[in-house]
Amino acid sequence: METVTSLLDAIAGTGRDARRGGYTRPVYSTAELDLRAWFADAAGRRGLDVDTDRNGIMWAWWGAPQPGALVTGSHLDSVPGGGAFDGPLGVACALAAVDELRARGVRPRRPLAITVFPEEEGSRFGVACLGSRLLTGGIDADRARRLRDAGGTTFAEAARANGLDPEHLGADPEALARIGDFVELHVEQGRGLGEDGPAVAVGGSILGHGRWKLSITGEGNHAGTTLMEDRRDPMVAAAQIIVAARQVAAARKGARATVGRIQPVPGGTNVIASRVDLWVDVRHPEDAVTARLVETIHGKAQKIAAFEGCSVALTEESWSGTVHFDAALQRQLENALPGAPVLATGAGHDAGVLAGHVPSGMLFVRNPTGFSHSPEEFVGPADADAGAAALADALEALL
Ligand code: HGY
Ligand code: MN
Ligand code: MN
Ligand code: MN
Repeated sequence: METVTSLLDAIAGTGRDARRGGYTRPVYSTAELDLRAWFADAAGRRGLDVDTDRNGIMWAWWGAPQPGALVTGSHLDSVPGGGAFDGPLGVACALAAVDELRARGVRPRRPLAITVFPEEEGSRFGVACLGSRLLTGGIDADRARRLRDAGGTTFAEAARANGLDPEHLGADPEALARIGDFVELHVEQGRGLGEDGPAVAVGGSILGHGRWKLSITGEGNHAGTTLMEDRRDPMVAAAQIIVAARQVAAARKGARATVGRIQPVPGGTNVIASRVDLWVDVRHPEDAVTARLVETIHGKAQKIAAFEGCSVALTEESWSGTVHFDAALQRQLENALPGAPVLATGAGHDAGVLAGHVPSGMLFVRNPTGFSHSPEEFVGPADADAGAAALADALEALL
């Protein structure tokens, strides 16, 4: 039987990012398409029937597709310079869990499917969990079609280039009805699972999280001929806004605010920018607090921009409230994994989007580095196999 590490070794060279380190596998890039092909091949070799639905979600079936199936899966796209496990670990463990269930002679009483959701990271088209939001009607299909990547390609164009009909993107109640229970296994993106003790935890909740775009408009001009007193420089406003966002979050227990992406326009070394776009990712366990944090950051941004002779516009790009997983399913997972701790996660997941529609749960596998969205992310071979065995235990209890 293949170990999880050997499954992952097969894709270890795909989408490596020499400049950033780690992996860069945006949705529908060659790298992510290669990983989709890897999944389809590995699932096919296990006799699973693989198809892709109208939202680009891949489904690999053990048993005929029908409502109320047991579904497990994750994603294969990554953030820029991401780790090797965020997403692929859940898919590889699902494949290994099917092997394990077969080795145990388990005869499922209902179909089991493994899913791969597109654009979970939202790193190409800007909306996290785009695939599961489309499936559940969590995003307006027209808005999804119009989303653009940095190169100006719309999601509709990318979907069409990959064999989908953009007009058919959107809520898919028939596909959603096929999910009776959903369990996602994921690398832990923190250090809740210490060095020793259980390698696998049960998910308890997902921290509410969203991303807002701030567009700061000033006056583009020449770096050499424009006196300092004559400038309306949005980059100077942006720098102060980033610090202000940090201060607002640091002042509130449990809050997180991150600006990981900033785009000056036109972006020349000897050019005073005319506009600067930046994205702030804000998270807090209480949704009302997150809303207030964003308001405060926006208010400070307006004051800073005005002081710098600029203006600022705020756009919400995506938002998911804090999710507490289905209590009955969580209990079943805990019973299947005696002694496994229950962990809250600060990271978003497709399971969090699905949790609003079908009983969903998560399992987390120890990452001794605690790093994620980073090349440092790591899962040891023994823990990876422990994850697959735990997933098999959970699925067996639910099948
Ligand atoms: O951003 C997140 O929390 C997730 O990894 N997409
Ligand atoms: Mn992930
Ligand atoms: Mn991630
Ligand atoms: Mn995620």
